[in-house]
Amino acid sequence: MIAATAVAGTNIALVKYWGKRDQALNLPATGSLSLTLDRLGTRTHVAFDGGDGAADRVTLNGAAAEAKVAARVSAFLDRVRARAGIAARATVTSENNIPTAAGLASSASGFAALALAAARAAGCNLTPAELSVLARLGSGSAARSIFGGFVEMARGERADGTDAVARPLQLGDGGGTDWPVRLVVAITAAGEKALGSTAAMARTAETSPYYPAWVRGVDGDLAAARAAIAARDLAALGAVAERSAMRMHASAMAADPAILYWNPATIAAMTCVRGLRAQGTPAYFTIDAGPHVKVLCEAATADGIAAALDEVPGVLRTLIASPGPGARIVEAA
Ligand code: 2P0
Repeated sequence: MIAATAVAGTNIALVKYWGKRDQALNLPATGSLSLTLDRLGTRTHVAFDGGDGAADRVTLNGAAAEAKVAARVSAFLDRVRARAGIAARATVTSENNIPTAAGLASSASGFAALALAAARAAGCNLTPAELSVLARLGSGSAARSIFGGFVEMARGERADGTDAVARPLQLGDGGGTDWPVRLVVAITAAGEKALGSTAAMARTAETSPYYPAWVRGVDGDLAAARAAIAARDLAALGAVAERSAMRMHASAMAADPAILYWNPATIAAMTCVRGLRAQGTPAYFTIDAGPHVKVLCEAATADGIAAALDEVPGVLRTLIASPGPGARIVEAA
């Protein structure tokens, strides 16, 4: 029996991924740029031990995975088996240490950890770039969690997706220790989001008149974000992050039927961040496919920003996340 355990941190996009050029291969319509987080992520053990005989056995957070999730994991493992030339079913045990309903994507860290653990357990020796391509087949945002710190995901041009791959931006796998930024997460609702991002981005692409404009704007945002990171310019990076999030949400709101992820506390938290900034605290928000608000800031101001957000009506709680390393093997047999 061959087995491996991998861990991966989740990531938050500062230039968003919203729409695909190929659904089956999860090829993004645009590039994206993100920050991988420390501690908040997934630990996954994969053993090609025969599973339960007929099928893979998939356990998530201590319970058997629901059928839809198990099918998605098995389809992913089929790609790894095909590549390794093995047929054995697997046992997959995965745990998220992302607080329940924290509004931090678990598919990003989940498929990054699964890609690395499964490839190692199957005996495939893949480069980080190949692992990123593999993780992307599980979930688009997972391609970015293979790497630590600031990461850029390429749209790619090829139909087979071999160039739709992420790469680390200068802070590399050290997790950004030489630029101590933080993300303060303001949690504004309990429970699962109403509409998953895969379906929401497909609906936006198909029905939103603003979707072509969204796509046209991303290359400019990527260039601005890259330059801001190279210059360690938080104000410039924050400005890009806010406009990318607002434009992504605007394109989704204009879909038919409309997609609205925000609640009153989302807007109140955004207003709080703008207020802090007006008073001289560098703080910039981003919002994913849910109602929570994530605030990019300097390490020294994170506690104060979290305290201010804790006072906002409807904010249930806050947490402070740091940049973290890329996916890594923690155990192999
Ligand atoms: C992002 N999101 O760039 C964007 C912004 C949510 C909002 O990537 O269909 O779970 O598995 O490729 O990666 C969430 O989408 O979608 C996401 P699939 P995924 O982080």
